[in-house]
Amino acid sequence: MADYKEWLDELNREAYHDGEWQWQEGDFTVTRTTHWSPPGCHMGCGVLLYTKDNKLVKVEGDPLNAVANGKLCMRCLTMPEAVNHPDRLKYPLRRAGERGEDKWERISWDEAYDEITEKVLKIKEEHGSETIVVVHGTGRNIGWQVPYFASACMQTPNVSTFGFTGFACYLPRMIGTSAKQGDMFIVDASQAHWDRYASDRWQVPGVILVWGNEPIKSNADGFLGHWLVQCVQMGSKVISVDPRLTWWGARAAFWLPVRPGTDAVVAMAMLNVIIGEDLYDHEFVEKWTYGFEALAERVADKTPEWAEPICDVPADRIRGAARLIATASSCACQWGLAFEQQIAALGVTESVADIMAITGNIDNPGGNALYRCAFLIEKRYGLGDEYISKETYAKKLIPQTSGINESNIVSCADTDAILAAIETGEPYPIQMFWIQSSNALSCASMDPARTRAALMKVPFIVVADPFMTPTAQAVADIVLPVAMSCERNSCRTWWTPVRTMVKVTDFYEAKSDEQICLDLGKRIMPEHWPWETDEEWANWYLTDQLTPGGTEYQRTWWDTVHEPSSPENGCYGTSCNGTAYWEWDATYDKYAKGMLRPDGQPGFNTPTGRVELWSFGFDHWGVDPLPYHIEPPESPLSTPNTFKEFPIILSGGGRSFEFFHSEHRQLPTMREFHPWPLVMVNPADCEKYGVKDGEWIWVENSRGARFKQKVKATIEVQPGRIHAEHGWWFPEQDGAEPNFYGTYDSNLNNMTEAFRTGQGGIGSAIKSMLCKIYPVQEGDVLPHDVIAEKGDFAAYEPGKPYQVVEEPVVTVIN
Ligand SMILES: Nc1nc2c(c(=O)[nH]1)N[C@H]1C(S)=C(S)[C@@H](COP(=O)(O)OP(=O)(O)OC[C@H]3O[C@@H](n4cnc5c(=O)[nH]c(N)nc54)[C@H](O)[C@@H]3O)O[C@H]1N2
Ligand SMILES: Nc1nc2c(c(=O)[nH]1)N[C@H]1C(S)=C(S)[C@@H](COP(=O)(O)OP(=O)(O)OC[C@H]3O[C@@H](n4cnc5c(=O)[nH]c(N)nc54)[C@H](O)[C@@H]3O)O[C@H]1N2
Ligand SMILES: [Mo]
Repeated sequence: MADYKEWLDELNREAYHDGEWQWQEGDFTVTRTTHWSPPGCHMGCGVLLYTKDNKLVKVEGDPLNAVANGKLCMRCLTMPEAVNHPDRLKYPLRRAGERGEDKWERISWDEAYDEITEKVLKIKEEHGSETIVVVHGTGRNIGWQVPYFASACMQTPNVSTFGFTGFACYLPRMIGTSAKQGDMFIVDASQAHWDRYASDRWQVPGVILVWGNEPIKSNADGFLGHWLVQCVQMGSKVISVDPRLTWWGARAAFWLPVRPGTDAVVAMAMLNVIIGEDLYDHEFVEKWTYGFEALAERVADKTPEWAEPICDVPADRIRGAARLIATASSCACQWGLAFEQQIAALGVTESVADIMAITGNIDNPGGNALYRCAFLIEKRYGLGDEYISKETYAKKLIPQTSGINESNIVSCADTDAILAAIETGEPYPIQMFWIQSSNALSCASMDPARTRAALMKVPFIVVADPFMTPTAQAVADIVLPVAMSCERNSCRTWWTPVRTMVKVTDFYEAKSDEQICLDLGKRIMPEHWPWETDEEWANWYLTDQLTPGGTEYQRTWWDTVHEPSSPENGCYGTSCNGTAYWEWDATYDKYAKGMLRPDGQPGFNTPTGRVELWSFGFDHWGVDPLPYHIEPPESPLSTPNTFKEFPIILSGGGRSFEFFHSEHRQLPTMREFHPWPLVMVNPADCEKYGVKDGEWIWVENSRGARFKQKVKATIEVQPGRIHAEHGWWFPEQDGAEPNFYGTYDSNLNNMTEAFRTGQGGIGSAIKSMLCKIYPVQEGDVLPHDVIAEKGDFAAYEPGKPYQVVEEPVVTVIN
């Protein structure tokens, strides 16, 4: 750690142009800024953009950047391929033939805006603004812009990641921890200290518990995976809870290859060990938690021996891992998407959060820090809800079964409620979709055929994307060309401090998301859009929305881009232009210091002021207030007969270096490294089922749905389990109906389902299904042909889930 301090002191800042935001290197102009999207990711690494003649030529990591310290992944390094790609959308397009015919005419921005404005005003007048659905994807650089646009321009509460059943990404972990602990915890890899690993207040995590997450490949939710690699280099031990043997599992003190979708069982058994062997933090439990007795009672019979036959993890490994967590100097929990892509989403979230709490690993050095967003950011920041009338807001489409939406903690509408509204016309028919950063047919939709059929009933659809996608091709009436990251003036926040992006090039007529929202906002609802430029809008977001009333360190967009940061304006360490970086939430034990509650009293921001092991929030939502497990809808235990014919457990969606969801499939370098979708199969299963490495196989379920991918024979997966990739389409193939760039043919989401969620309408069995596998034969009927002919693989009633093939015999275990 001392080395890092020395490194900082000795850094040749001049050689790296410290304090300069732009300079000349030979023929190139070099700009120091941040990348976010498009093409997308969750991070926001510091980049040096090399440009010449209005063209991006090269991207390098910025060694002075405090977030990534100059590291970049292959997607940033090959950015010029994306930015200068000949297939990028260059002009606004209007559909010239029928939907799906791949016939388009070039139109001007004015024509596009006029048509959209006219339609929006008419729909608002005749049907109400709630009949407009605004769709965005994951946390790319659209996270504040699109929701604000939905409220302040479209005036609809129906904003959604359409197709993505059960809010099955991040949200369950967020609301689960907010309910139980008042705040969300994030691994403390010293990212909040200006002197990073050199900080003498920080400790290297004793153990890093990597659970259902692949940090090096995904860098998910604003957390750079490499921060953990650095911790491991400094001595952190690793526990990996993952059905696959990942980089982490291969270096782990304990690898727990859990049966997909049974994590809550592992967690309950760990709680049993930690409480039963008296390894918990008595002081923390007594002073700062509520409901310990009830928790102890719930897990009293959940021994590792009880767990083993359910989760397929040897009892002694569960016991060993639990002891290590409880006795380590600290335990940092790096959890991931597998938490919510199972039906027991909230059950597993609460049990793992409880493990961290009773072992005293909340807001401790090298444990799990409670971070809020940068500045004084409000929870509903910049969403513009105030522009939607109460009557309209009350029409937000939410699941009928869930108390969670009534509490309004979830700002999004529910995707299944939207699908039902389209399919049934109840409670009202949907008139328009505005899709900005989503490619539902290839990725976010849990039933692409059904999604497409539904969208065909929606009279008017606009898609704004840098590329023509299967979704745009299939259903859009107007497609707007979106500018890439180096072509936009913007800013980002997450739970990390503000970083800014500055425009250095442009591409034909593509416009930034900010500019598109602003232009249309000014036409449709000018009173809510007082800004003239994207810079002004970003400035308003930074100064008015994030720091109402201002703070000591408030900086404008202009300042953050152009002025060197320094200790005087609150930025230290390796910080530099583009990154407003300083100590934020770097204090530990904030709960003991009265820093978490609005009333300034010590305690957590929960009704009891304590970490609620028995959760009032969960109880209020109609969710079990104590740890529980739900078996996947189809599994060896819940549907034993189906298991006989479909004897393989199918998980999937694990991230790869080359692709961000359905993006990057056009890029030659990515396709050179990763030409085809890969399904991991254990070599013993290759033998057993007569399939070969490198061969295309079908993966099929009890509903008759199937998709094909190429076999990667590997011991990364256990016998009896396979792992397939998500997000695939083939831009090189025919885009017209019925092929739609082959997106149905290799789509894992032919198997996933709408309308089937866990408690509270949360969680979906995306990573835990049953299937069989067999080789693809010449002449086999392709999924896109089945869908073109029959509509879908199986019949369904409008607004209803598919009928189950076998009633589950095991459901909730608590
Ligand atoms: N390169 C790249 N990065 C991305 C993305 C991308 O598409 N590409 N997507 C972004 C998004 S939106 C998200 S949400 C994050 C997600 O990123 P992560 O949270 O890392 O999630 P995944 O990569 O889906 O899966 C993580 C691990 O869960 C394991 N797993 C599967 N099923 C189970 C299970 O039932 N239990 C347990 N314990 N583990 C299981 C998988 O084997 C995998 O190793 O990544 C973000 N970052
Ligand atoms: N089977 C399975 N399915 C999954 C997952 C899984 O693990 N398994 N993961 C799920 C998860 S966690 C998520 S979050 C969803 C993600 O789903 P989405 O976030 O909807 O991802 P994409 O389908 O890639 O759609 C993104 C589109 O936005 C465009 N785009 C990129 N950046 C920008 C930008 O800044 N502005 C605009 N206007 N457009 C942009 C891209 O070109 C692309 O066409 O997918 C889910 N789907
Ligand atoms: Mo996600």
